[in-house]
Amino acid sequence: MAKVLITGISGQDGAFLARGLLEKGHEVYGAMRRGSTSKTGRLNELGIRDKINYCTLEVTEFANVQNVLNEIRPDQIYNLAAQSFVADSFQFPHYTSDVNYMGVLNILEAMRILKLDTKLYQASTSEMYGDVLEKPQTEKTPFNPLSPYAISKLGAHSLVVNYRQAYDMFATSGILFNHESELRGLEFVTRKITSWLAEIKLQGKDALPLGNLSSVRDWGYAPEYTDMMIKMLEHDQPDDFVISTNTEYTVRDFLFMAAQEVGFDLHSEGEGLEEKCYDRKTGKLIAYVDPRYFRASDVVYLRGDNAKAQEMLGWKPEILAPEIARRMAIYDLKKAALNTPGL
Ligand code: NDP
Ligand code: GDR
Repeated sequence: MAKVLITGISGQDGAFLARGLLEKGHEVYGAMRRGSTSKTGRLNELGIRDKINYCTLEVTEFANVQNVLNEIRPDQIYNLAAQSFVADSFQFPHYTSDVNYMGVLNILEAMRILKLDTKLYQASTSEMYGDVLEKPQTEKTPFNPLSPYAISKLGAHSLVVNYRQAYDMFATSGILFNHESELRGLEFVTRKITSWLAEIKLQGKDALPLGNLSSVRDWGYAPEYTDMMIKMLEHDQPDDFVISTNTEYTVRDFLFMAAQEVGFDLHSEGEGLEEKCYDRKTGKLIAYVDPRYFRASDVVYLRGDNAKAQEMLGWKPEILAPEIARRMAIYDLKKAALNTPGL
């Protein structure tokens, strides 16, 4: 049984990861930033809220990080804490960099100074590829980040590689492509779509405004991806791994798939900023393009080649975008029927 510290435990991945680690018999410490201790909705939803040892951790404060690590002396750290919403990173670039880059430096430095024999998992991201020419993307594809979020994550990724090489630390980076679930934050496009469609259907909400409908993503299912995080730290060597499904769908595809589950049969009219999506049966406007949701610069194509993870970690993703859209839509229809706000 290992003593495991998860930063960002209140987020989507933190909840699924904690459940996976508890199922394996590990002792889980969940770090939350000050003021977030009431954010246990996802952990409650998974029935594990009372099985975790909570602690307060602000990853941007070095002394705090050092004290917490010294006190717990974990065998493993999963660093999931981040300002994770790309769109917001354009408005809060300093804050994003403090949490996503300096936070990782603080953890690595504390591990080094305290001489901890701890394995570190760092939550890297496909956003680091940015404006890619190579398709699909592998661990060897050059990075070309397009947002303050991606730049901060690439800095953190480079730190992990450097500390691994310079100090022989067991520090692993998972380059995870987008992964979604019923517990996804409401600001991300998949959950925005499923929660909003359910409210249109059951509560008469107005049509859904969206940004770039042609943006392509490789969407996987979050619980499968957090299982891969565990496998990465169980592997005998620290390394970088792409975790993806090697499939591609546009935001429009996801919208249409989720709409089908909710009971709308969508078709598009118009192009670009003029595009509107109507229900064939009723003629009702369901979704439309709204320039407010376009980003200053956006990653428009991502698809990951997961061959290394398949070979070295023995994994194949099973749940793909159509099934993810179906599960999320069903969950949000239930929430809307009960008139309970999403998590
Ligand atoms: P969420 O946004 O759901 O969760 C982020 C977590 O970080 C929350 O628990 C949040 O706490 C915490 N956090 C934010 N700021 C701080 C801070 N200053 N100090 C301590 N904790 C903080 O993200 P996900 O669960 O989806 O993602 C987990 C990680 O994986 C993130 O690092 C993300 O960037 C990365 N990632 C995610 C992918 C995805 O598709 N989901 C893909 C690739 C990488 P609070 O509840 O208080 O806000
Ligand atoms: P992303 O996820 O930026 O890839 O980051 P998000 O769901 O926010 O956007 C995906 C794509 O959809 C387009 N889009 C919209 N996005 C949002 N949020 N809202 C809209 O209305 C909308 N309309 C179109 C976006 O422009 C984009 O192209 C997620 C996060 O979890 C990161 O933390 C993680 O690192 C990456 O995935 C991999």
